[in-house]
Amino acid sequence: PLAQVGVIGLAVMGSNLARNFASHGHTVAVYNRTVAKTEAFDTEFGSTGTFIAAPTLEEFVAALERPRKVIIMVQAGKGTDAVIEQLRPLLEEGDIVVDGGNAHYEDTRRREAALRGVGLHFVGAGISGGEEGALHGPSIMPGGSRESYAALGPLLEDISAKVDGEPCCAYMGTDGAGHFVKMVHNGIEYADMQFIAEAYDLLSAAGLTAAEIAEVFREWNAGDLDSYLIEITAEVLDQVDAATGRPLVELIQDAAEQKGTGRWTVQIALELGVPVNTIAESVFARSTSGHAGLREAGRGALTGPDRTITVADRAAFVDNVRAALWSAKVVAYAQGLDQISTAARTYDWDVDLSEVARIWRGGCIIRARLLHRIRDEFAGAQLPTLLAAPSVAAELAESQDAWRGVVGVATTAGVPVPGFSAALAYYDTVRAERLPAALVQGLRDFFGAHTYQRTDRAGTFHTLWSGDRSEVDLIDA
Ligand code: NBP
Repeated sequence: PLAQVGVIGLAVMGSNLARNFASHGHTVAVYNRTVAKTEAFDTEFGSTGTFIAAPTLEEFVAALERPRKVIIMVQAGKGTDAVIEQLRPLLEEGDIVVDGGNAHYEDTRRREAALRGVGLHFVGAGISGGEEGALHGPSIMPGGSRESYAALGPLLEDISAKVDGEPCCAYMGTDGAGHFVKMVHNGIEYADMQFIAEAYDLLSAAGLTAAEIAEVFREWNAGDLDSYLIEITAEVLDQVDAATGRPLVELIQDAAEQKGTGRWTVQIALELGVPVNTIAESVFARSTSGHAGLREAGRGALTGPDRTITVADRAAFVDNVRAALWSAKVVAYAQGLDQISTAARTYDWDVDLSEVARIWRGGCIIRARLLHRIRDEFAGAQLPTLLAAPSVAAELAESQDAWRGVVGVATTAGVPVPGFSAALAYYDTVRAERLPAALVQGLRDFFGAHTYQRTDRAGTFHTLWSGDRSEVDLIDA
């Protein structure tokens, strides 16, 4: 019998996806460039499902039923291009090539256009959830032609995570839409983690031990903040180093690394002109943490408060930090979704934000209770921003005193909270009646004759700053 689906690339992600398909009763063809890995896969997992272990790409392609569905899970970039090049002459019109790796959406757009030109469907599918997700049910964000989703969608939905019986997989839009949504997912993940780290830092500064903070996170996980990242924060904080008996977190080097999807999110946000300051601050916080020389110089040269937060009522402080964390998180999700809808307008993708929130509820790293609410808020409503959803605005109104208080206390104590304060600055900026951007425009007109618009009448104006300082309307002139 032929295979319903094939997986190319048998490193951890590809192996686990192939096993996931097999455990759902599908026959899976597998292929890896290094044949020894295919053989090792067959030896280890061959008996756990129906696999066709193909030593060559030709045999792999011949093992697939038509239209062929090929999922590429190799190293993003050159690896993906190399596999596509080798596959292309072996496939036939209507076959579907899926890239499940962490591709840049511009690469996906390029590959989709090239394969469409030769009658093949190319699907860029964002897959989140790491190794465990790939094996037991990831969140899957496929982009490509609608026609290909009709054939491929049921297979992907089958192996995806399920929440309330619904698959965490949905059609995201044409060409790069799926990989774009996955990229923003990762950007939001950066912000989520930065906020969690700031909450930990503040509670530490207030005198709580790692074990006590773990307990706080466990309590938070029973409420509004319920999410995978909050849940695993408690576990990481609880981990005790066997050799020293100290909390492991206190022994881990404080330099955060990154693989690049957060940086992409910010780079593209700059190009699209979408303010995602919480995500940007999270990327910068990681890079600042890794600047050993800068930090050494700063420690040597700069003075300030000693990071001690004295709290009279510990429970009240803990609850204020919770409110700050929740509020900042809502802002980060609002910014990420804003970036997706801006990209959708730019690239003509038909992205449904309610569906995005729905498929992020399970399987992926940012799965959270909040996403149920975001799904509901966007269902059937054209919101210009998540923050404008009545229930969200009302809750932010309630939590903001605590949020402002926490940012104030942190600032006074010298505890950096770039994420919490960026979120608050965004909140206050977008709700402002009037912004000092007016003065910026005046300055730009002064030194560069860049012109300005007026609030009281139409036109494009310039003041003759170096002349008699009269104003001219350039449209009239
Ligand atoms: P890796 O990213 O480590 O890639 C290893 C695989 O790529 C091996 O199968 C290797 O074959 C193959 N490969 C390479 Br490298 N160059 C190739 C080429 N020129 N032609 C054919 N095959 C080539 O694997 P991974 O960690 O399983 O990740 C796969 C994809 O999934 C990546 O895009 C990754 O970003 C993405 N992803 C990973 C995670 C995660 O948690 N790891 C999560 C979500 C997404 P070989 O055996 O012959 O060297």
